[in-house]
Amino acid sequence: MVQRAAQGELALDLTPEPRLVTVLFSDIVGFTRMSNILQSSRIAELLNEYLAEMTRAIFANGGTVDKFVGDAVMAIYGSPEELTAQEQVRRAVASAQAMLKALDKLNERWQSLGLIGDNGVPPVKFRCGIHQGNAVVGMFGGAERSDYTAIGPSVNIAARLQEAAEPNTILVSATVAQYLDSRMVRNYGALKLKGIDEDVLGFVVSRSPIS
Ligand code: ECS
Ligand code: CA
Repeated sequence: MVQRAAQGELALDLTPEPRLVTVLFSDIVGFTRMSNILQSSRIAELLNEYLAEMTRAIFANGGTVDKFVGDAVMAIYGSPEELTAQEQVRRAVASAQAMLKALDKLNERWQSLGLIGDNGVPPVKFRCGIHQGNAVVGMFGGAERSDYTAIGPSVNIAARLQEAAEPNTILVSATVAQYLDSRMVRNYGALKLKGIDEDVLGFVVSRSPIS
């Protein structure tokens, strides 16, 4: 995107505006406990490696890394570059699947380095929530400091879906599931999510792409 912007092929208006976006929210299960067991230098190394790999998986699928919230990663699809609703979902789900695969690789590496395993630290597991809805996206802040982000209940729903997911699974809303092949989704029922008035229907997405 930077290259295309530099060549004048791409102009992005980052003024906050309402948009249909897909939000992916992932978080490590039990990270706080893990950070209490490991040395602080080790936890920093592990977290940075983790965040770098998650970022790679998101960028490879054309997502925007909105922010890191400690060990959580928030990515958005459909902004700043517009994408169809279907394409947003395709990319978000492909990202989540790539993230799970990358985490398997990382766990193998950490095991061989002795960071996890016999020392009582279990393999790192993550949970992921994906939701599609309207949000206000753009630059927020002032001259001294500003961030590009998405604001609105849709963001909260993605984060709360993540909390409701079983470890190492991808949980999506019905809005997202409608764009997916029925062979790769399983109904997870109605969920009461913190801060969301109405129940949200959850769907578990299979962890590897179907061929
Ligand atoms: C983190 C979160 C992370 C920061 C967000 C917030 C809504 C606006 C803000 C994305 C987390 C969770 C749940 C939540 C819910 C609200 C999220 C917040 O930018 O398990 O680890
Ligand atoms: Ca966390």
